[in-house]
Parts: sequence; C-alpha cells; structure tokens
Amino acid sequence: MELEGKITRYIIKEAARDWIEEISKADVVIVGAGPAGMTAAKYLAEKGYRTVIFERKLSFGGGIGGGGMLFHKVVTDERAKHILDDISIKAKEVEKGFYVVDSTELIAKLASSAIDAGAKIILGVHVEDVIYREKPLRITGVAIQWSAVMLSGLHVDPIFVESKALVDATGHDAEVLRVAARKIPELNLKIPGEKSAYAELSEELVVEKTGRIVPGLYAAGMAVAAIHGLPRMGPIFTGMLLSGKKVAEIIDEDLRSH
Ligand code: 48F
Repeated sequence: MELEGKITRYIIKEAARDWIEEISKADVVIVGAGPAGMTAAKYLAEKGYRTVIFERKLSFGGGIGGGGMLFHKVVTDERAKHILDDISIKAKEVEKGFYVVDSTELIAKLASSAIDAGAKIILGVHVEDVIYREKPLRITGVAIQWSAVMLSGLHVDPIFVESKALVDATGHDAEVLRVAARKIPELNLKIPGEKSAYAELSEELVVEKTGRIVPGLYAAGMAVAAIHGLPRMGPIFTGMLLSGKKVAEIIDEDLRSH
C-alpha cells in the first residue's frame, strides 16, 4: 500500500476503535471543553471513569482564551490554588492569596492534564439533544452531530452516545439544560439565565450550587449560573475550576452508590 492509503486506513481504523470501545458508551460525557469541563474531566478520568468531552469548536479552552477583554491573563484566588498546583501552573501571586495566570498556559495545562489522566477530548462535535428514559425519569446520554454539518444546514440525523452521567459545561448558554428543559417538560426544568455581574457572590454560589440537576444530568461552570439565576463574575476562574472539581466528586459519589 502507498503512503496515502496507509494514512487513511490508520486514521479510520483507530478513530473507529476509539468510538466503538470508549466513546459510544462512556461513563461520563462532558459537553464543553472550557475551564469547568476540562477540570471535571481531569478529576473523573483520574478516578478511572471513561470520560469524554465533546467540544463543538476545533480548539479547547472555551472562555479562557479571551482572557479579560482579550488581555492575555485571567485571575484566581487561593481557593483554587491546589488545582493550579495539580496542573503545574506557574501562577504569579500579585497580592496575598490572589493569582494571575497566562490564559494560554491555563488552556494548555488543563487540556493536557485531562488527556494525561485518560480523558478523550473530541473536537468539532456539537451536542444537539439528550437521550432520556422513564420510570424512573432520567438522562442517559446525548445526540451528537459534526459541527460542520450543523453549520451547513444540511438535514442529517445525529448519532448517540450513552452516559451514566452527563455534564452541561457549555457555559453561559447552558445548552444541554435548555434542550432538556424544552423537550422533556416532565423534568420541570426552568432556566432563568444568569444575572449581571457580582463577582464575589457568584464565585461562591456557582460552586455551592454545582451538582446534579436531574438524575443523570449535572451542571458545572457558568451553566450553573444560568439554571440557578446567579450573577456573572467575568474573567476570574476560581469558581470555574472549583465547580469542575466539585461536579467530579459528586458524580463519583453517585456512580459509586449505584
Ligand atoms: O464558555 P466556557 O468557557 O464555559 P465554562 O467552563 O467557563 C466560563 C468562563 O469561560 C467565563 C466566565 C467565568 O469566568 O464567565 O465565560 O462554564 O466553555 C464552554 C464550552 O462549551 C462549548 C463552547 O464551544 C465552549 O468551548 N459548547 C457550548 N455548547 C456546546 C458546546 C454544544 N452544544 N456542544 C458542544 N460544545
């Protein structure tokens, strides 16, 4: 076989192997490779869960890359310092307990620590719907489509991925929660959307309210603010990192108890 044939053959063979053996029946599906989703993926994969992130863009990082109005820094405080240490970030302490980080370093190290822990991050895939079951009512996976197909406007049916736990880490729009609320009214989900900025309060509340929304479906990061009507906080990432870690711990407890 010529080189061109080999390239095609190995790409298709190995991608198919991943999709069949690891992705189509994941333990945990996380939607969104932003700070909350990648942090959750790292801690879940470290605990041995088969974890996959679907990210609709061809890059990871979500809102991290924009820094603060495109200035290339984000801030955190000491409550997230242990997570920065876990992923070997060189944070600069600019005042006691307050840290500044390069946005590119945070993206790269969150992604590489999630991947090193064993999580798969699949780019260019849009989660467009959920799978549900009755008696008891629960969420059991997602319907996915290539982002390129979504952009094309072509009528192409999605395929499905099963999960024991599904995390909405889609950020401000809470896309997974919104589709579940709209298409499964018996879940009784109301999504008021986030409130205006009140950073100190939202940094606390977004972590406090992180967790299970309905059986099988969890929220982390700014999706938590959207479903609980919490204020926004801008480019401070303590709450995002702690929320990702907390949702991993809650899912671990839930999956163990089943
Ligand atoms: O927006 P994003 O970074 O969410 P987050 O982890 O963090 C929010 C902060 O970045 C910041 C903030 C707090 O400091 O206010 O905004 O809560 O990352 C969400 C990711 O989800 C992807 C989207 O492209 C982004 O990378 N995403 C959104 N909807 C879908 C999706 C979808 N339906 N399917 C796949 N990916």
